[in-house]
Amino acid sequence: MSTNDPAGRAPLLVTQPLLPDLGDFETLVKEIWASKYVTNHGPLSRQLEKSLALYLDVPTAMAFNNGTIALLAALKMLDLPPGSEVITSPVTFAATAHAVHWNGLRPVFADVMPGTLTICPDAVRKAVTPQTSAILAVHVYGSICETEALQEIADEHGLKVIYDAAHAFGAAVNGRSIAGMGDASMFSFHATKLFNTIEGGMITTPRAEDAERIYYLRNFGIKNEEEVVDIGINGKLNELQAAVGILNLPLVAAETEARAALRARYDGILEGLPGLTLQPVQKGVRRTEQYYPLIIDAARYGRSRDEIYDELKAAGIFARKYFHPVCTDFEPYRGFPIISTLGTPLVETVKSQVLCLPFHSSVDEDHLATIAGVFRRETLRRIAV
Ligand code: T4K
Repeated sequence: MSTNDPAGRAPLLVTQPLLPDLGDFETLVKEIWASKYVTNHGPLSRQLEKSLALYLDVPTAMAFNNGTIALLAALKMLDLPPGSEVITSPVTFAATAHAVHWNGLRPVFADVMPGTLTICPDAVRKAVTPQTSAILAVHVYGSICETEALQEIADEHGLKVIYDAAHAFGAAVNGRSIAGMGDASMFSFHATKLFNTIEGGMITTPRAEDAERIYYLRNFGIKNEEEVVDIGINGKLNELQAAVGILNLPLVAAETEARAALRARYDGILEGLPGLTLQPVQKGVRRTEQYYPLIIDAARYGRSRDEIYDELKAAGIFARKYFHPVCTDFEPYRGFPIISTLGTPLVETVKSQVLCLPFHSSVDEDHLATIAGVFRRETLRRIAV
């Protein structure tokens, strides 16, 4: 690993995987080896699913081999009319829009709200056409969508609601788990996520009876040795992934606590600096400590997001410009408009302003001092002059 900060320390990355004790993992791996049952709905993956359903307080929690395949299958489950429109956010990982396209549906991008950067219900309302079949909203950065407003629009127009909850593991609104909202939610258990199985994902739904259909969609549609009843895919989580999940789940609470403490430290460093907008606190929401996004308005702050990114990088701190470029900047979606209630969609401004700071339990006081130095230096000099 290259060392490029003055203290000769390893670079600080935006995230790092939560990993279980190697000895504990070895114990489970030995069990898997002894059983010779390594995939296809093995005992550990079924145990993990049960634990996750309890943890997320949802009747149906079906584990997948990654979040993207889970999202493909969730959209497939909804049986949306071929070629119909799915309204989604451009401020997300490319997988969100890709999953719509892979299902033979058309993504329609709607603008986001200030602060949370979740999809704006007013923009969604404006984007609805007779061809619209669903809303695919993203709980981005761990902030939660306006779930009630979105459901209202969906009910008015007979639309399905599906959540990309890749960033929202364990979140709740007024005590109600987000995993049971809408028609389905997709979670990612990628190594970069708060709870991870290295690669992995999940579909949750509020309906117990969905479990059977999701099972078929996850397993080629196979019902038994002689019957294939649905057009399924291979979405199975293997036993090694499940073992990581079983051991990681009890570690989530401590990691969340460490990140909440880190959030408070970051807030303390950044609050009050002109032109910086921190991730808002949402009333009644228990968010996920997934990312620490910051919006940097260069005109007011004096330096741009890109300048800060470069300065942090020079000091060995690797922040990320999630999600820049946004989906509509990517080749497959270039020319797709962003439906907005504003003259210029907020997305077009904000995409060059967002920066996610390193957010995990290995960020220490020295890192914080370096980060504080980068953020406060110019500003304090300007204030002093
Ligand atoms: N929807 C949303 C909203 C998503 O954010 C994602 C995934 C999905 C859907 C799809 O779910 P999955 O199919 O992935 O389950 C990363 C992740 O690969 C991706 O899962 C994630 N979103 C996205 C936001 O971030 P990159 O291209 O940024 O990954 P990479 O390799 O640059 O890693 C990010 C940082 O994490 C680096 O600084 C290094 C560190 N890292 C990464 C890995 C893989 C580690 O320390 N260890 C590791 O093993 O996409």
